Amino acid sequence: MKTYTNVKDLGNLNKAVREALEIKKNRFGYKHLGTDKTLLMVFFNSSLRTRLSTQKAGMNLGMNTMVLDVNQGAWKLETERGIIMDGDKSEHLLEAIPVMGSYCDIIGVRAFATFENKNDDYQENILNQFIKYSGRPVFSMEAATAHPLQAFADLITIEEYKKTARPKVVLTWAPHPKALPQAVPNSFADFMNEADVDFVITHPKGYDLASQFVRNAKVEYDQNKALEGADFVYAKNWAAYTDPNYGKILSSDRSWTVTAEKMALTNNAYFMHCLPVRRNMIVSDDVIESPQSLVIPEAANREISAQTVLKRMLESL
Ligand code: AN0
Ligand code: CP
Repeated sequence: MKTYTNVKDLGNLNKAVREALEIKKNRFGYKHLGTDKTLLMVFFNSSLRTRLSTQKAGMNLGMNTMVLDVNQGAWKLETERGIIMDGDKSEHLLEAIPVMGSYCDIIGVRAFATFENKNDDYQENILNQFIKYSGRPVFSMEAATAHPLQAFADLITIEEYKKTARPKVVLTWAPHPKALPQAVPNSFADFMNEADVDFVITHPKGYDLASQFVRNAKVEYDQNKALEGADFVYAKNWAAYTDPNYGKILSSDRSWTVTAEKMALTNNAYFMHCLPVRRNMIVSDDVIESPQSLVIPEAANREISAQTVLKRMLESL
């Protein structure tokens, strides 16, 4: 595997999940693959889970791991070509990327949407420059439009907990005080559309996701209706995607918060969220603390999704 940016990079998805579950049972069994190999993780944005789980995954595989926080201690980076660099940015990505590539064997990149320019975000300008200029396999640790390590961990979690062959999975928008990217819901949809689930997306009008991610999912604007009979409820906030509101908050309607009343409409559903989560905005205390809440095992599976991707990248070096 040379790049990991979306569900297609995994090939056969059932096979990928089976491989992940094998790795979970034997996570130190592949140490030989990463001996004397170096993983570099480059963060343009904050992280708790991605940083720790991916580093742990690399260590499980015997790799050396290095982390660069671009905004803490590195030179400020220019990302656009052709700019006269007379401002506060001391270095260009076009030099920084091949230099970083020269010190490692595999690179992970986190670079969120900036919401400054929809085209730049949806063309994945930063991630694609790493793919083009680093000379190394590159994986997304949440880029502008996708968070495939999260969605892979989510699918692994659903496989572990599902009670029927084809569970009903509902992705629901929920309110949040800040404008958040579409990366997590995009990737969740990308994966659920390829998985054997009955997939429904619910959100207030105006929050439609990009059609290349929605694909054949059922979109239901009535949250209560969408939740009926759900086996898994996956909550997430995102800012508007469609023009002219790209990156804007259109609703702060707290009736969309996932509460015990909402969960009572479901088929005793499991609750999922990628974390970090704002309690009593996205989800009530009692729901996230209930026995049906999967947020901790879901986060734990981030180590497994990352290890599966890194293992495949090491095998292709
Ligand atoms: C980020 C987001 O919504 O994309 C990261 C989630 C994994 N969340 C926040 O910035 C709060
Ligand atoms: N879920 C997730 O990616 O969390 P972090 O932003 O803490 O890495």
